[in-house]
Amino acid sequence: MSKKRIFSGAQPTGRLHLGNYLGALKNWVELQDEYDSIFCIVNLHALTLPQDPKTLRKSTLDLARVYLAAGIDPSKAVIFLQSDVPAHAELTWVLLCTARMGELERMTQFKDKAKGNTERAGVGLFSYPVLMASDILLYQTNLVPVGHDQKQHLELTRDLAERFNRDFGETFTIPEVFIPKAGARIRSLQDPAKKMSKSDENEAGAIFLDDGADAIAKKIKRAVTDSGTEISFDESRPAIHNLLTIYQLVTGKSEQECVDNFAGKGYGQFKAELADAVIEYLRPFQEQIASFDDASVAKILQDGAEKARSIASETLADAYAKLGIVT
Ligand code: ATP
Ligand code: LTN
Repeated sequence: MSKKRIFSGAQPTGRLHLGNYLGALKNWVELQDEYDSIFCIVNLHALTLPQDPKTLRKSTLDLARVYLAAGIDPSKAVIFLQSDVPAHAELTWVLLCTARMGELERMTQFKDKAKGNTERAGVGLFSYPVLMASDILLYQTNLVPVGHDQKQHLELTRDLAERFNRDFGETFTIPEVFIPKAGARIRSLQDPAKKMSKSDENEAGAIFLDDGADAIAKKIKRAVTDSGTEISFDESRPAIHNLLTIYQLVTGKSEQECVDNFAGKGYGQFKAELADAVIEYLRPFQEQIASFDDASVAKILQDGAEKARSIASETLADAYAKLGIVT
């Protein structure tokens, strides 16, 4: 039996944070042995909001290094740039003709990113989930490991695939979403009502993967807490729940072990232990990241693009044939 396929991606927009790592990357690394894995750097998605060209170029290659330093193994998984495979943009046109205005208008991320002013929002930002659907469907993906914020986009992807298959015949595999039990929604250290985010103006809310030990310790020390003193997984105390979840994920301990570890201890000691654990957890990643030189990264992306193109072009050709597009 051939392995099932996973596909996922991240945008090369700014520095990655612990939320991206614990909600997505960590799971990609854990799943790559069991699944036929494809990981994309979605640089065309980045164009949905204004980008400085120089910065975008640099962030794109930096993100490839992040994938590698996190433990994605190019001998097991395909790593490639979205822009290297033209089929993504081509299938997007087809699926834009399948999607409905109403279903895109319902996307909460569009409403958030448009900041209430949909008249002025870019059409790219509006149609971005359709590009994401193309990414996934081109590879006949079975499973998509993502954080909680992408759940709605996955539902749309399934709807578009089902509609196309119904109207034109079996073409796309219907993908399932994979959302981790813990870590799917790491919250801002400054405001637990919000997710930890690259685009948060308040940098103190996020631990970036390249933050040094001092910065990590300082951010955790300043992290907001809830009233009360107990350190437990209590959903009604989201700040402590979030910090304890981070502790659990970076130490690999069970919930019970985490709770037992902090029984009778105060917030001060908890934060100090958490900071040490996060610093230790990120250390191997931070040591690795400098070790990938430009030439080897370029080669990995080139090999990845070749493999990706061969899979994607087959799906696109099938979709075109079903639609009566002469090629
Ligand atoms: P941001 O909001 O920080 O800009 P993003 O979701 O727009 O992040 P990506 O870098 O493309 O940007 O996201 C990569 C992955 O990280 C996605 O699977 C996303 O669901 C996940 N992710 C992002 N933020 C969090 C978070 N706070 N907790 C858990 N997972 C997250
Ligand atoms: N929309 C996602 C990034 C993304 C993605 C994908 C994730 C683009 N294409 C395909 C999984 C599968 C985001 O902004 N985090």
